[in-house]
Amino acid sequence: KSRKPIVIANWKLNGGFDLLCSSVASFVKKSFLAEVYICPPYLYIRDLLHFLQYSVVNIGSQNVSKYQSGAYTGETSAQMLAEAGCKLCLIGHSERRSMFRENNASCQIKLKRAFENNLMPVLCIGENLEEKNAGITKDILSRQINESFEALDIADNSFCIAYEPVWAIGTGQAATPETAQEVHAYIREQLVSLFGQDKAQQIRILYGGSVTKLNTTELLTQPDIDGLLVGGASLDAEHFMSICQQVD
Ligand code: G2H
Repeated sequence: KSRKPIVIANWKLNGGFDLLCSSVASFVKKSFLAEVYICPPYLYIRDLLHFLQYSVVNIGSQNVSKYQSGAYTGETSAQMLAEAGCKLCLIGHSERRSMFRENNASCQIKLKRAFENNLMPVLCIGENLEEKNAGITKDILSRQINESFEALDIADNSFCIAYEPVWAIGTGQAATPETAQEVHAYIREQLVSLFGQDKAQQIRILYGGSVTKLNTTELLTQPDIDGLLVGGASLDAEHFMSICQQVD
């Protein structure tokens, strides 16, 4: 594949100094063929950056505010994250959509904030079980993509899409590599119609949802699966390491 593989750990609201220390111990002085990112809770971003400064691991955030500054208690801006040293931010994770009322419109603003601050956004999309059973997966995905990017000038900005079927998240029921590939190919078609063939071929599409070291290789050998977004399995540093090492 011409696209560089990318593996992202999403710690969600988990982890603490123990995980931080074991991650540092595992990742320092290791190299990978994939780009590797860890997205810890905000509070650990600076610590991880400090301890992993001599490693190839980059740090990302799990979210970003749609606001730039002002009276928005509890928010963290894209500028602050970039200044702290984050290189990437997740946007529109299904847990943000279902529990914190995020939607395609708020994702669009967040994408804009990320671009303005040179943070590489990873837009998370995916259908839930009801939508899957109703056979409307493609409609949902195409709306998520089109409504998030409409009116955005993506010009020279780089970004990724993460396909995370909601029914696969944290359930141990990952999509099969074939199903994921079929959906990824559809996502790329959507990107072609929005941005043209050349740009669409450069955009990395990650799979997320119950990724473990046991399904990593099979998923990554699919032609349109360019990376993985790993939740539960990233909470064990050795497990996450073994996922990163399977990329070749
Ligand atoms: C999907 C994924 C990481 P898990 O949310 O974003 O979590 O690997 O635990 O399904």
